Amino acid sequence: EDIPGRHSYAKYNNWDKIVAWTEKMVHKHPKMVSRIKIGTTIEDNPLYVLKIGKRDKRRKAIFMDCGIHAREWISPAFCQWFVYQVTKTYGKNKIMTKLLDQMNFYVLPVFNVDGYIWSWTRNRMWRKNRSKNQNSKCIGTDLNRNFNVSWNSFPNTRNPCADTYQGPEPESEKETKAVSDFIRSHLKSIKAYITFHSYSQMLLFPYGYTSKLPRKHENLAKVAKISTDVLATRYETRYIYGPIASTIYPTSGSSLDWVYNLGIKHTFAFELRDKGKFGFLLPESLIKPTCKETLLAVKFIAKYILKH
Ligand code: ING
Ligand code: ZN
Repeated sequence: EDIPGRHSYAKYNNWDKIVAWTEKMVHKHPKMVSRIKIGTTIEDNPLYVLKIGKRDKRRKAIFMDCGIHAREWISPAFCQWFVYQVTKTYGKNKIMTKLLDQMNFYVLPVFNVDGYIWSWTRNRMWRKNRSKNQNSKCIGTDLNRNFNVSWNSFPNTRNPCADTYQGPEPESEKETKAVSDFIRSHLKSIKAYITFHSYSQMLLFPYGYTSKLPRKHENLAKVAKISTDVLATRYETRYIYGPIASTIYPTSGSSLDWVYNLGIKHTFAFELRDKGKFGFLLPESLIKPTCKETLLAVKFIAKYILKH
């Protein structure tokens, strides 16, 4: 499995390898996996969502995205691991079989493709996408400040040179627009939304733009508590959980808040390992442990969605 130059779940894979991997997954599991091109980036790279599940029926679905921020490499690694585990254990693992028999997963393995490529080739610590900004030499918009929810309500997102630049208007970025359109057009089936970041070891839920708690706050907190407990069973990795604003920091224009206010009531953001020792530069030796423990938490959330 771990051959130099080849795709590996125990390594960080560049964009070309990830594209080839999406093709491989479709060819290996034609009845279970299909690839949907939901849009393109300004550098004309494709945005691919993998749909996992039986093709026929209209059913509940969970939408998951990874790599909205370029430098958070563990996040796309988790999405790849997730797809691999789901396809590998279907028909063998009881819970996975039940989940897949009854729901679909939409997995966007790399949300910010241009930024991811930039992080691989030019600047490892790049976060934003790669679009040009008017009247500024600085490049890029933070896609997680570009959603149409309480957009432009904090001053720290208005500077094009900031890492958290919100963009000229909500959904100005092709990536944000493509994901927003996809979610809007699948609103009937999508029951949960999970987005993966690093690092901090947190499980976050709405809101970021206000300290008000969402109506179903107790529910979200309950699911988050059990998820983090389940996650810790594997390697005793400790996560904290809570609303974005009070647990990490206030934010406007995030995908999580936008999806929640659209009416999808189960929405979570993972801040994966670690807590800062390696930060964004999480060593490859920690990819598998991080993915394994995270999968337990995601499976719990999926089971919960099936029941509710
Ligand atoms: N953290 C996230 C960020 O966008 C976050 C935290 C998650 C905010 C979900 C809002 C919603 O700043 C990192 N590390 O990117
Ligand atoms: Zn992030």
